Amino acid sequence: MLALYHFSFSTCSQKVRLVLAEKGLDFTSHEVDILGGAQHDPAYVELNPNRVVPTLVHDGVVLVESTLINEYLDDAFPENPMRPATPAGRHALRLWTKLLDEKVHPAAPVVTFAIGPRTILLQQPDEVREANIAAIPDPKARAARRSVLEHGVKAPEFAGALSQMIDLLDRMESALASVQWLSGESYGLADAAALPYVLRLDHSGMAPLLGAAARPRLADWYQRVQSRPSFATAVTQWAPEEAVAFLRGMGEAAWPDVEPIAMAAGRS
Ligand SMILES: N[C@@H](CCC(=O)N[C@@H](CS)C(=O)NCC(=O)O)C(=O)O
Repeated sequence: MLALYHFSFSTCSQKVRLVLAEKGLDFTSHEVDILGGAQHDPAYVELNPNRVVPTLVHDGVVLVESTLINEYLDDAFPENPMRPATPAGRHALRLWTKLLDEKVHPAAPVVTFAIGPRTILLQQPDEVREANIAAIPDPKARAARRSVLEHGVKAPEFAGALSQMIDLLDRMESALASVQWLSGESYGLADAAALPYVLRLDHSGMAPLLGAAARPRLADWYQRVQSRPSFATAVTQWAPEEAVAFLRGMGEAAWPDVEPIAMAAGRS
């Protein structure tokens, strides 16, 4: 009934898997190796012309765009609603998903690729790596990918991208002063949407940005979202320990270069 085309570490895939898990929905898994370029396979591009994961197929209906997929899931499987009931609550939810989709999501691969996957991709044959970069549809994302692969955290795009992700942490810290969950009274779509980006910073060896000393309310929220069964089902199960350890190790090694950039962003 539900088939998910996704990638283990992809933020947008995690986001949809979290909602599937919270709703107790099983799915047939089709992994798309986006580091190997499988998102550009013609058969996949037919499903998702944007050449990105995730794609969800529900009873033959093809759904793309993770935020819209999650809203669809909440409409199609209304038990355990994950959106606030009030117009103001729904507006607040959309503010989060708009911020995450428009500002934070484009920043995340710049930060990530500068640290971890860079090392893996630099080992690929030049023509394979170049063909996969050339196929990224958005020219800005394409240029940034080239730049971070060449320069790592010293790429000119890195500081702006990290600053965008730190801005998310600050907004969360501030919002969590008056609500327990980003979605309001209970865990919902805003929490599932934000979690993968916080997790990405954690996996990238930037734990000091997430600690109770820096942002106590965020640290508490991060503990609470990780203790939910959906985290084990949607995240841990798909993230091999060695791969997480590799990424974290690369991030910790880069931290002496990253910390001053975070400080200069004025918010660490
Ligand atoms: N707006 C899309 C973005 C999806 C997206 O960017 N997915 C990334 C992984 S998180 C991807 O597939 N990237 C492929 C690539 O980098 O070539 C959504 O929310 O579904």
